[in-house]
Amino acid sequence: KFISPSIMCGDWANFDKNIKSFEENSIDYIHVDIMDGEFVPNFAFGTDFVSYLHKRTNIPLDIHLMVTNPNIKIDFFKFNPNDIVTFHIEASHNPLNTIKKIHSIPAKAGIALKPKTDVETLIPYIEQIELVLILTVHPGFAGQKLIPYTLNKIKQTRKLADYLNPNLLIEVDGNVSFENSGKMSQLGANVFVAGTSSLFNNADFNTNVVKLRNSIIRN
Ligand code: S6P
Ligand code: MG
Repeated sequence: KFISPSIMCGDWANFDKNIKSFEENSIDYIHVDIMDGEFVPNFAFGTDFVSYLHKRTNIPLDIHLMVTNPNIKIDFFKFNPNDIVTFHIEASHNPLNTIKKIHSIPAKAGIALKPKTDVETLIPYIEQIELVLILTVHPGFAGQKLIPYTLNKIKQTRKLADYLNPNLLIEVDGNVSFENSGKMSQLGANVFVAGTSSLFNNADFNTNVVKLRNSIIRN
């Protein structure tokens, strides 16, 4: 089970401080939200920020592309082989091409699903990818409340993966609180995006990591 803190929820005045605490706590991935003001009604991070993170740390990046035309926009970035590059299935005109493109970088490929997108849409692609990202809130903003019907999608994805791609990572993003993460873990999630409702809740970061790990592992 892996933790992927959402850097958007970190300290914008001192990202180096965040990175240092990720390294001290052996954090698995850094979740980087990329928003283009088109696919979602907000902007976040860009190409230079991704390169900045690569310069500062060897922790693999877990890139969440909330952009239209990912096939084209992927070319703007530099990714490392251990990064996971996840695009929204709703945004790609040809998901198989987008997957191939990510693999040719090379990087690991993921597909993200908005809350209302059915898990069945994954079936043609699930054997070709390394990760599925289930949005448990509407993409665009931190600090929202969990949408309860998305929990069932974790279970559905786990069932499909057991059958078609047992090594698939199943990631959850949105209000992954200490409490919700336990349920999500039980349902089959194994990568947890940690934002304002857990690691970045203003309490001590190191203590929060222990709390989140306990909740994920016990379940
Ligand atoms: C939302 C984005 C997420 C947020 C994360 C914040 O569009 O994709 O990655 O950064 O959900 O976490 P929280 O705990 O504030 O919901
Ligand atoms: Mg995200």
